[in-house]
Amino acid sequence: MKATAIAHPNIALVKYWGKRDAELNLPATGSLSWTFGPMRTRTFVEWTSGGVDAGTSADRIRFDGEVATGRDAARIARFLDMVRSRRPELGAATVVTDNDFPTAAGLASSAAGFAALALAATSAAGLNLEPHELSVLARRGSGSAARSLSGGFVRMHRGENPDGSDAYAEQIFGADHWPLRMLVALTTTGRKAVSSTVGMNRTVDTSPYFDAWTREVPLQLEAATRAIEARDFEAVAAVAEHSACAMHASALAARPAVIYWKPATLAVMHLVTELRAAGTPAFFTIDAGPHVKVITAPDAAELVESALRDIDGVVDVIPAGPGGDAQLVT
Ligand code: 2P0
Repeated sequence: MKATAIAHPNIALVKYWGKRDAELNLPATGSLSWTFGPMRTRTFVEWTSGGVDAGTSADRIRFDGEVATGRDAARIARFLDMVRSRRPELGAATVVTDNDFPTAAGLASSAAGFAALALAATSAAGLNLEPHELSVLARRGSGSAARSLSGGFVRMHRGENPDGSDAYAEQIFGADHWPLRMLVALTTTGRKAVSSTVGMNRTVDTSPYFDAWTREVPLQLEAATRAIEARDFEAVAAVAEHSACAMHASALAARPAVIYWKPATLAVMHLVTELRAAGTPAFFTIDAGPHVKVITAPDAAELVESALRDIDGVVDVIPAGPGGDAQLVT
C-alpha cells in the first residue's frame, strides 16, 4: 500500500496554452517537450484501506517539508480522489513530496509533481496502469504532467474524444537522441502573480489571438518533430522561439493583459538572439513566468552561462541536461 516515485520537470518547445475542457483538463492543442534533469520531484504515497467519506480531507500531505494547505493541498486531494474512484476500498493517503529545486523557480514543478504523484499513488494502490492510461490520469492533475512521465522528447496529443481518453503524451525520441543542455536564467525570486492555469483560461476567454494560436500549433508540432529527428538546431530554435513568443502574444492580448515578462526577461531574449547571430547555438523559451530557459549545445554551455550571468537582473542561472522517465524507487 505504499510506493515512492521520482519524476523530472519538462520544458515545452511547442507550448500548451489553453484548455478545450477545464473540468477534464483537456488541452486545446497538442504540445511537444523535452524532459530535463538532474532536478526532480520525489513523492511517497501510502494508502490506508476502508474507504473515505466523499469530501472529507483526511489525507495527510507534506510538501517540501511542511504540511500542505490551501490550493496546493486541495489540488493533491482532488487527484487522490480520482485514484480512489478506481478502487473505492482505498482510504486516506499520506503523501510526502519534495522538489530538489526551488518550487518558484519556473521549472514546471506541477509537471514533475503530478507525474511522480500519479506513478506513486497508482502503484501504491496496486493499479498497474498502462503508460497511456497513466498519462491520461497525470493530465488530470496538471496538463504538463502527462509529459513528465517520459524522458527525452515527448509529444502530447490533443485528442478528439470528449472523455479525454486519447489526450495523452508519449516519447518520440529518447533522452540520448540529442544531448542538449539548458540554462535557466532566473529573473526574479518568489512566486509569480498569475498561475499558468489562470493565465491560460483568461487567454481562452478574452484574447482575440487565441484562435490564431490554436490554428497554428499543428504546423509547429510537425516542424518541431522533423527538426528534432534531424537534430537540426537552427530549425528547432526557429519553431521553439516562435511558439514561446506566439503564446505570450496571445496572453498579452487578454483582458486584462497577462504579462509575465520582466525587464531582464527581454534582456535575455536579446542576448540569445545576438549570440545565435554570432554563431553560438542557443535559443530561448519562456513559460508562464518571467524566467528564460536557454537551450544550447554541450560545448557552448559554459560561454552561454557566463554571458547570462553578466546580465543585470539575472539573479541566478541553473544548468540542466537531459532527463529520463519517471520511475519507482525504493
Ligand atoms: C507548457 N505551460 O506547455 C506550458 C507553457 C506553461 C507555459 O504547461 O492548468 O501547469 O495544470 O494543466 O500544466 C503550465 O501549465 O497547467 C504549462 P494546468 P500546467 O509547458
